[in-house]
Amino acid sequence: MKAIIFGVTGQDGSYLSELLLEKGYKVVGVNRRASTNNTCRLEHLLDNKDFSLIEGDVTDFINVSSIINDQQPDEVYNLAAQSHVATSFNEPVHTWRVDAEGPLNILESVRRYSFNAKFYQASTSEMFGKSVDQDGYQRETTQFEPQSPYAIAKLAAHHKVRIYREAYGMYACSGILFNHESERRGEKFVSRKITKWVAEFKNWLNDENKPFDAQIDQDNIISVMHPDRTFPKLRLGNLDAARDWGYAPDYVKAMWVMLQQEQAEDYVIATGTSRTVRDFIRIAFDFIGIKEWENLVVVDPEFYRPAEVEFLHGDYNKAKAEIGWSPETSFNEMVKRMVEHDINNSKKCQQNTTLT
Ligand code: NAP
Ligand code: F7E
Repeated sequence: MKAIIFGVTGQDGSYLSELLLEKGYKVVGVNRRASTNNTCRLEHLLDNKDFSLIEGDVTDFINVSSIINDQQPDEVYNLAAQSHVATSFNEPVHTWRVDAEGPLNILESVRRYSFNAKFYQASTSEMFGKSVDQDGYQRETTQFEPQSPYAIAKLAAHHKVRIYREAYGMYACSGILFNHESERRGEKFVSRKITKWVAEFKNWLNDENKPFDAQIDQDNIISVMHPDRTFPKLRLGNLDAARDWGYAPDYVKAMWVMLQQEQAEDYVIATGTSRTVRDFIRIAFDFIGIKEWENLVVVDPEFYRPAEVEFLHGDYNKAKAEIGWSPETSFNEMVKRMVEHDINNSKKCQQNTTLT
């Protein structure tokens, strides 16, 4: 079997590559040309004879269609996206091109040049936006009410997948995935921003060897032993937003399973538990033995969004019943792995080290 992964250099692309290689696939990853190395999540796969990278960009139809035509894949996974919701407010046109036109370029290429290939689209819980069913869950039948340029572009792609399935009979489906995080999560997402900060703070405290002797200023934590040494506080936006957070390696399994069915269908992939950003912070600090974290965090309006999705809570019962998928890793275990990883690897594979 041969699979093409668009968005292979991202968090999910790296885990999905590992999963497919384990299953004996030949994996062709499409990555964008970059002026610096953007394959740090894939370093361990680059010598695998069944793994190859080709340069490409989903916004270029000629490029995408040549790739599909040349490779004649069995399965195509589109994970490529401008995936940062806050960025989509500043870059709405770019986000539209990548997140809405990109999937269309791939779908149309598959239809023309590799009709029997199965297609997976990375849809998102952001498409639900403000909409919640009366029982407090979002599921496949919940109305969509997108709240960002990102969510609107993803919703357009979601409907295109349905149209290609219904109009042309293609095997095309969307996974409506709720937030999923990991040690490889991009550093601008709130989970990783928190775990990186907590880890770096822990390492700083260890260097100081005087954990709770710090003086806490408005913006900085100051070492009492060495007053010239300061550590900036963790600056975040909306701490009350609630998300249904799962673990990325569990979620890529769902992508694969969705393409192994008789018939293509869309599925919600979630944990069924919703927690606030505040909960995430508390648990991350707990792992380094700090209970009183409030003074270490600054709520900074710079990180508020023009429109917010306040509450996400997924019902994954359809996936459980029909394709046998359930989450495996608990929230606490996931946060623990992320914090531990960041404590031990703070200098490795940094994609974007500024805490923005
Ligand atoms: P990610 O880490 O941001 O990865 C996105 C990938 O898309 C990267 O490989 C990126 O390449 C690539 N990409 C961006 N623009 C491209 C273009 N024009 N042409 C080709 N590739 C391009 O995202 P992720 O967390 O792995 O998520 C994977 C997919 O699932 C995304 O579509 C995301 O929107 C969706 N999703 C994610 C979550 C979540 O919680 N993680 C939830 C629901 C849906 P570079 O490395 O060069 O930037
Ligand atoms: O924000 C709040 C923020 O950027 C989560 C993407 O993978 O999941 C992700 O989108 C919440 C929001 O993820 C900061 O306002 C507070 O309410 O980690 P995030 P997201 O927007 O939920 C969905 C399912 C996707 O599809 C997306 O691709 O945290 N928040 N303070 C903050 N968020 C960030 N980034 N930075 C803060 O300082």
